[in-house]
Amino acid sequence: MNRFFTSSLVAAFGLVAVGCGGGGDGAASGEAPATEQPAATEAPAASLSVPDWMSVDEAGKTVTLEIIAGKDDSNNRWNFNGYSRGNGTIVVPAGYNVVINFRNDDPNIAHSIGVDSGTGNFPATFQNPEPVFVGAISANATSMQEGTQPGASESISFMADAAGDYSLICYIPAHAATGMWINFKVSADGAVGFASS
Ligand SMILES: [Cu+2]
Repeated sequence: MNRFFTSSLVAAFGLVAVGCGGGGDGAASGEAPATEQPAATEAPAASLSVPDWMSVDEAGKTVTLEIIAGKDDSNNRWNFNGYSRGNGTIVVPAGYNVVINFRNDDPNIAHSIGVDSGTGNFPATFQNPEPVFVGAISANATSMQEGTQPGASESISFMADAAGDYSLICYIPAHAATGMWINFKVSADGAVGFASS
């Protein structure tokens, strides 16, 4: 939501600036931010690659992701494959089945995973989180006691049937709010891969 909100603000400001400068001379400076913004949002797509924890079966229209919570000690181990705070973006094509083989390597605490409609600024707690796609959430995802425990694994699968910008987040209290989330984009144009930022 941050980026989208920001671009909306920039666009609105640009319009206002152009409007205020209606006398004629000042219009050029007001237009510059509005034209730069689309290039910034398209940048990750240009650098997509397929990491070793991602496999793409085009014939079977399936993307399989090996996602490890607490892969390294970044963000206090509250990370997915070492990424947190939206500094990574997974892209899968709309209409593909997605399999997430999830494992918790954090020795200290439970984690979970699910596809959430939010894109940053997550609340501290979730009551009954509704994943964007049916099946796109791990078991007991909000529970420290019953979520995916240290050393445990589980797999989820779902049909990514609607293009859009979503997030992969951990629903354990305070985890997403303190950065345990990455971007999850379902592309309408068949783009697939991963980009870090
Ligand atoms: Cu977590």
